[in-house]
Amino acid sequence: MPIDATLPYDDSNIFARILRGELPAKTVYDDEYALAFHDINPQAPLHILVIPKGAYVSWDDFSERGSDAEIAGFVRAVGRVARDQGLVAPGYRLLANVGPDSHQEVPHLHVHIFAGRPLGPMLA
Ligand code: D5M
Repeated sequence: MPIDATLPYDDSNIFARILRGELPAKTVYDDEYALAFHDINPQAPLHILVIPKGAYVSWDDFSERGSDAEIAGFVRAVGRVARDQGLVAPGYRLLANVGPDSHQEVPHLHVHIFAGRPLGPMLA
């Protein structure tokens, strides 16, 4: 169900529960600012989600309220995950859904990394 990204952060969401260790995840990266894990319903041969450690609903929320250190740390982590996975030469796609029109379903910011095959032209 798409979410309203303007609502306040709800810490019962599934990614908050993963961050608290209440739900399992196939983690590939973990540092002070970010956690990365495999998507449970992969849409490409490699489909990883990178989430900030802080409580942010969406890219909009994070870019407005996140500290410079959190934003820098998170952006660096996304790049680091892709490099660690050997994705720079073959290439990869980043995507962050924001709000109902994008079909954002989980109300904690997540950046999708899609890779592992030619992904074709960007969908509108
Ligand atoms: O994408 C939300 C994504 O989150 C979607 O690709 C499934 C994924 N998901 C949902 N629950 C889990 C768990 N428990 N582990 C890993 N991945 C999960 P959106 O951009 O919000 O549409």
